[in-house]
Amino acid sequence: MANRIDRRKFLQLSVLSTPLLVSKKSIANGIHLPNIPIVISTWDSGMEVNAAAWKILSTNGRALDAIEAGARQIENTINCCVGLGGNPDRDGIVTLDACIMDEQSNCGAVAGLEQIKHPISVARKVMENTPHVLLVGNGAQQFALENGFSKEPAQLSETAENAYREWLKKSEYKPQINVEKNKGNGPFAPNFFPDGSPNHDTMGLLAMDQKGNLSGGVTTSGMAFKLHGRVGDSAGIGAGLFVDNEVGAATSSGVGEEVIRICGTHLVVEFMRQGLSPEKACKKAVERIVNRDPEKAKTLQVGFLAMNKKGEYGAYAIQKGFVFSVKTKEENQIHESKFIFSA
Ligand code: SD4
Repeated sequence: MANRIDRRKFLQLSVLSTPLLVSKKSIANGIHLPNIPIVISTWDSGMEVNAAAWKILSTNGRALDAIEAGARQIENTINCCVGLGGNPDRDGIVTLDACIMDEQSNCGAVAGLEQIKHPISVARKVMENTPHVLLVGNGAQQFALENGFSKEPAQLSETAENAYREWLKKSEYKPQINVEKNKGNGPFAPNFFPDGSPNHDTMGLLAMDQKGNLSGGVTTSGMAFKLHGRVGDSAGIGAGLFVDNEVGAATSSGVGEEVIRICGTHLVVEFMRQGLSPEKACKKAVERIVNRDPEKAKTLQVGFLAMNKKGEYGAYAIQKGFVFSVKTKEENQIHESKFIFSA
């Protein structure tokens, strides 16, 4: 709890409305690149995730290893939105989605994975040890068990347990935007604990290593109380994660169906390819969702987070409340994303 309160204070002290660019130069492959190595991740819980990734990046490690280490950090914690402590589906079962992508466009993903603690590592094994990209459900679990992972029961966090019990009273699937849970917002992966301290949502993280190589990963229990078998954007390459080592990388959090519909992170990277800054690229992707159905967009949240090859980063969300964490040699802080609507 103290940790959460400290983070909230930290958030208040350090939130910046616009990402900062750091001018100090690093050298990668003989080219001067500002701001690397760097890791950025969704939500305030990204601070701990970044710290785990930084141990690898700061010792000249590979971005892909940093991504896996960062995602495993949060999968190790009991919380309501990622890993075996995550929000269950409609039937009370925790099913996990994850994906990972490296600088050579190698990628791997798992969806609807049950009782395996580290979906990000299973996704990496899919990428490295199979000719496939995505394994789902029982097949993903079977693959995990054959590759040295062991089965463990889901262990709902107290928040997830309480939210599920509450939800069962009406059993209506109505995703809510991620604003304060104690202001009457319902079961959708709340961004705040009932005491008001910030929690996080799906973890998406992007890193660039000292060599200037990019990688990314996403891990989540997905939308709370989804239909059993539903898969969101977080397992989808081009939806919840996309990396193009020539251009940049992007990840997303929020209502996965809206992200999938526009191939959200692929779109963000393509906008960066056209020369837009990461923040502007995220904004244009958000606008694509909003313009499709502005009334509906008022009721849901999607946030995009992106980084380009210069180590510049930015985010944009439909709603107020999306935050992201940044770690470089010179900064270690939480930023508030810009947004279209403030609910
Ligand atoms: C999903 N995008 O399953 C995930 C959920 C999420 O913030 O990010 N919540 O659709």
